[in-house]
Amino acid sequence: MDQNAIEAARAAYRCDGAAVVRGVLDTAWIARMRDAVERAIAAPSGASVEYTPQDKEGRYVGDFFVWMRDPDFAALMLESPLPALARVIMESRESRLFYDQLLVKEPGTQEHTPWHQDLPYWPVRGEQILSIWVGLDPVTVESGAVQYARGSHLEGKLYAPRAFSTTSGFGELYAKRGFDPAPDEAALRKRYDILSFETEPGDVIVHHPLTFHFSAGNLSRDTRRRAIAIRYLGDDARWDARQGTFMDKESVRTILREPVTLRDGDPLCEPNFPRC
Ligand SMILES: O=C(O)CCC(=O)C(=O)O
Repeated sequence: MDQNAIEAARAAYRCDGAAVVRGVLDTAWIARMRDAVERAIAAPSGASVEYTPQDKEGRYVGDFFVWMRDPDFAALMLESPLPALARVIMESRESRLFYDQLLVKEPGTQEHTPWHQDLPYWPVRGEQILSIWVGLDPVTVESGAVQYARGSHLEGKLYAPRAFSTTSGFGELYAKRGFDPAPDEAALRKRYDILSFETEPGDVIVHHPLTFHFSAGNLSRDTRRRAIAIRYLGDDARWDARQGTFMDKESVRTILREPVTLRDGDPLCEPNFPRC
């Protein structure tokens, strides 16, 4: 990886809340992960979600903690250039894998990923928390590139999460939180510049857990949009035992390696969240 490019991405991440880093993964990683994604889609976990209704065109499918079931996912998260990149961007001495999320939008998919921040969904707090979004296909705005409200992380406030679909059962869970409702799309577009990055396989996007982001459907006719979002934790990340995070969902807890025994304020030192 080009150190100047990483340095530039770190600076852009600090002020914009999202940045692209080009050419991080080589073609061998991409080929390996494309195969792994097919396996993951063919054998979904109990926590996987079909966001596209059955009678509609396309398919938006998601899954979580795939690394626990698939050694190639685990290798990408723990042994590829990604954890070192995460440490530099987070400015952290160590890094821990929080979880991975599969986000595949097939051609013709209409479903959006709604505007949201990530942190309100998660039972963690801290400054050194990072997502790396890895696209395995060429990604354009037409095929569902993620869009980011530039600098929105700087407000430092957690807003109520939005469910990605009405049928996932997450909506009722998040309503318990009592956070202010998130600004709507028009308000975000008025207040912030919108950033998006067209990427080639091998490029990755880093984003802050408080940056508002969204993606439209995949309106291309023939280009898939297979993506894996990987969440890393740095030195200051701590377990947050507040109610209404995705960890309250039984379908998520049952796919973990072992029951979570962490208490509020603990570092996430347990096998569910391995050190990289
Ligand atoms: O891939 C997408 O459409 C959304 C990605 C996302 O929300 C995330 O990585 O946090």
